[in-house]
Amino acid sequence: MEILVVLIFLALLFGGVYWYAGYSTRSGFAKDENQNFIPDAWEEKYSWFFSGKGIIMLVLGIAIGFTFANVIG
Ligand SMILES: [Ca+2]
Repeated sequence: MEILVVLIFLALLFGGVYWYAGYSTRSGFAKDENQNFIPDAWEEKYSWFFSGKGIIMLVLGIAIGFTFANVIG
């Protein structure tokens, strides 16, 4: 059960970070000179986190699905 809570928390956290990256760059209060909707300050250190967005959320989704199935079953 705890692992499910942790996985859902991580999914919400990551989703929130991705959303915030898009929101802060679109609204113009984070610097985004290369116009890829990732704040340039984050891009240097965390480019892997954004380039891996699809696979990270996919893995989290699958992990939540499996854990949820086990909790219910
Ligand atoms: Ca950028």
